[in-house]
Amino acid sequence: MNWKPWVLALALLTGPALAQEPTSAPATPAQTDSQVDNPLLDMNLEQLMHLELVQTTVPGAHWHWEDDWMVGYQFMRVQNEGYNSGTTRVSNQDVLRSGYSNVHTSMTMDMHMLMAMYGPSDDVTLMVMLPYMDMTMNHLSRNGSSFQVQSQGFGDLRISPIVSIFDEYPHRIQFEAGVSIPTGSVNKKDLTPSGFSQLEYKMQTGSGTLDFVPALTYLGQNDDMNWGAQARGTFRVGSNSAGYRQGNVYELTAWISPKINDNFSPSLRIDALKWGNVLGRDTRLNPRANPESDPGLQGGEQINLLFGLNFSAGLDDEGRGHRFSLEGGLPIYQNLNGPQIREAWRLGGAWNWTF
Ligand SMILES: [Cu+2]
Repeated sequence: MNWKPWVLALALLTGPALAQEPTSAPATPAQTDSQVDNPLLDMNLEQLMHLELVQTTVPGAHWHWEDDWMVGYQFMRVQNEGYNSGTTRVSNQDVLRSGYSNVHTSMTMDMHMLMAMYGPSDDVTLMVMLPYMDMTMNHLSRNGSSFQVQSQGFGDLRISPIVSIFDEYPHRIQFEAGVSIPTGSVNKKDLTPSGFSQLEYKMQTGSGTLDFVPALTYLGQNDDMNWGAQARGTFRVGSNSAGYRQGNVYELTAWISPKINDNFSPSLRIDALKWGNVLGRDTRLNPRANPESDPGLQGGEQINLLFGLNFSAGLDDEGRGHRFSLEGGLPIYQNLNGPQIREAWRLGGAWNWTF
C-alpha cells in the first residue's frame, strides 16, 4: 500500500499540533478510527524521511531518533600502486634513480571500523567510531631485492555529537563536532633488511595528536531518491610523541541515490580530498630511504568517483532495522607532493543495525 502521500497530505492539513502530540491527543471528530490507530501518525513530517535508505558509507550522513541505538561495521580497502609526482605518473625505476634506497611497489590499507550511535533526543545523535587498521607495504630496493612490512592495530577513537541545525522536510542540515582521541600508534615497527625499524608515516595506525573533526552535512530525501553533501575538516593540535604532526585534511563529498524500491537504491558519489604534509619529523625515519619517509612528500589532492549499492532489510515503520552498502571507486584526479605512492582503487562496505 502506498501510504506516504496520504500521510503527508493528512499531516499538512492537520498541522503541527497533530504531528507533534498524536498519541496523547484524544480523537477529535475530524479523525476516523483508522487514523487514530495508524502508528505512522506518531511521527512528525521530518520523521517520515527517515524510513528509507541512507548513505551508510559516509559517517555522520544520517541520524537517529530519541532512544534509538545503532551498531555498525564498515570495511574499506584502499590499494596503492606506483607513484605520482604532481599529476604525473612516475615509474619505480625513476624514483630509485632519484636517489632513494628503496621504493614502495604497492600498499594495501584495510580499515575495519566499529561504530555505535545513540539518539539522546530527536535533534542530537552521538556517534562513536573505532577503526582497526591492517596495512601492508611491498618494497623494491636499489639492489633489486624486495621485502614486505606490515602493521596492524587499533586507530584513533572518534567521538562525535551530531546536532540538527535545520530540519524542514525534505531538507536537513547537521553540524558534527567530532573529536579524535589518539588511541592509535605512532611507533609501529617491523623487520626490514636493516633490522627492526620504525615504519613510514602512512604505516602508523594513529595521528598521535588530539584532532578536531568538525563536519557540516546536508541531507535531502523525497519519494524517488536521497541526496546529500558533507564538508569535513581534520584539524590537529600540537605534535605527537614522535615529534611531528600529520597534515590537516579537508574533504568535500556529495552523492545522489535514486530509489529503485523500498529496499534498494544505487548511488553515485564524488569525494574530493586535500591533505597537508607532515609538520616536524620523526627522527627515526631517514627521508632518503624512500619517499614515504620524507615529511615533505606526504600532502596532496585527490578526487574519487564512487559507485554504491544500498540495501535495507526488515525496516519497521520508524526506520529500525538493517542497512547494508557496498561502494567502490577510482581516483579521477590525483595531485601529490611527490614522488608519493598513488591510489589505484578503493572498495568497501558497511552494515548498520538500528534498534
Ligand atoms: Cu547510525
